[in-house]
Amino acid sequence: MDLDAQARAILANNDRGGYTVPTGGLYPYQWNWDSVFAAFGFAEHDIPRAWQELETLFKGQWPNGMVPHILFHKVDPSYFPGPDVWGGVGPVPSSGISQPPIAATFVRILLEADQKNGQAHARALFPKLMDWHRWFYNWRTENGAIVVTHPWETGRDNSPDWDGPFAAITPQGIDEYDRRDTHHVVDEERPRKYDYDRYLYLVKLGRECHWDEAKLREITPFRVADPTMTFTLLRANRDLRVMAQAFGEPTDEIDTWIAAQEAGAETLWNPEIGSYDCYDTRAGKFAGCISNASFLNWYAGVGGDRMLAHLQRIAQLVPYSVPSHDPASPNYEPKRYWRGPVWAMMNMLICIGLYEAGHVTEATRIRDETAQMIAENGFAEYFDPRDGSPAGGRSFTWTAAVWLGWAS
Ligand code: 2M8
Repeated sequence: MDLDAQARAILANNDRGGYTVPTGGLYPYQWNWDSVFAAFGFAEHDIPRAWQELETLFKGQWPNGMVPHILFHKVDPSYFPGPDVWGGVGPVPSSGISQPPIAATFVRILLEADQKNGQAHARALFPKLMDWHRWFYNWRTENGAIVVTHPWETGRDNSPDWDGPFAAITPQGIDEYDRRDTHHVVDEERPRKYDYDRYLYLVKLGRECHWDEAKLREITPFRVADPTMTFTLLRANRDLRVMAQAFGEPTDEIDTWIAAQEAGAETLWNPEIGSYDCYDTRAGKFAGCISNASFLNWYAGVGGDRMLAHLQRIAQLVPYSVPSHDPASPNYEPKRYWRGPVWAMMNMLICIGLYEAGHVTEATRIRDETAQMIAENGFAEYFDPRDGSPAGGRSFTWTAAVWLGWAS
């Protein structure tokens, strides 16, 4: 089977009827940004199925506008923590946090690709996207930047970005638990128990205040301003604005959000390391980390060429870019999940920005490296930047989707 056919087969096999799981076993539910990438992959050969993916995701939207990071459509014991641990309060059993808001950007891409029915689908999704983005603006904005209340919200679970805030947390009152991820993937490629204890402690805090954002803001020790969320939301708002204009909707509210987030992006610039960085609002300090999210500035349309030198420096250190953490850092671990490996879908987002900013040489190089990693090693969850070898889950939805829509 050729690679395109393999990629389509992965999407078909991970399809659970209206939504797609990231990969069977390891992640048996609907994840928010994974689903958006899945929709992008389906759009290559089945546009109605692409829209359906997004529409199923928005069925889980909470009354306050938040779109959860996991929807537990059918309980599956192969994953922990499940719906009982989260205690989400939306219309579909769910987690209590969100994920990078890339949906509006991909709704716009689908709209432009679907001359026939795109308008109807995008118009129906538009007010839901507005409600979600408003939730971020109301509850998760600090000086314009977007803050997270859990590392899982950024999608970059065990990044060294969280080492500082985690060191200040002593998890208390969490029951014994049985991780399932390490039944599917070797320990060395997953977060440590130290991290899981803190993940579960933060879930407990949220559950105990019934995911009331006002209460959570008062009590949580973890409130970190993050480039993934700030840059993806800023980009999403620009795309939402284009759709608002096309639909004859007012743009003033979106303009307010864009202006706030442009200012917020600036607050994530850490002059000490000359990079966009996470900022721990509780401790009042930067993480001091250059991650793959630091390079999403072009995707957000900010920062000029500020990040180019780091991108080129890192390309000299590893044959496959963009590693999720700077290989020059002592915290770099090339196989451990978000502490070093390369992620194909992050590369796509980075490259969308690079192309738009006119950095065609860099964008083409990163796309070629991504295509080579996939062609030689299959549709893995992530890849080792030293040799492109596969890591984490296999037959992975977003890697297949990125192949179909962008890398091939
Ligand atoms: C990973 O995160 C989940 C928790 O949300 C996990 O490890 O259990 C991350 O890579 C995240 O970005 C991704 O959306 C999810 C499913 O692929 O897996």
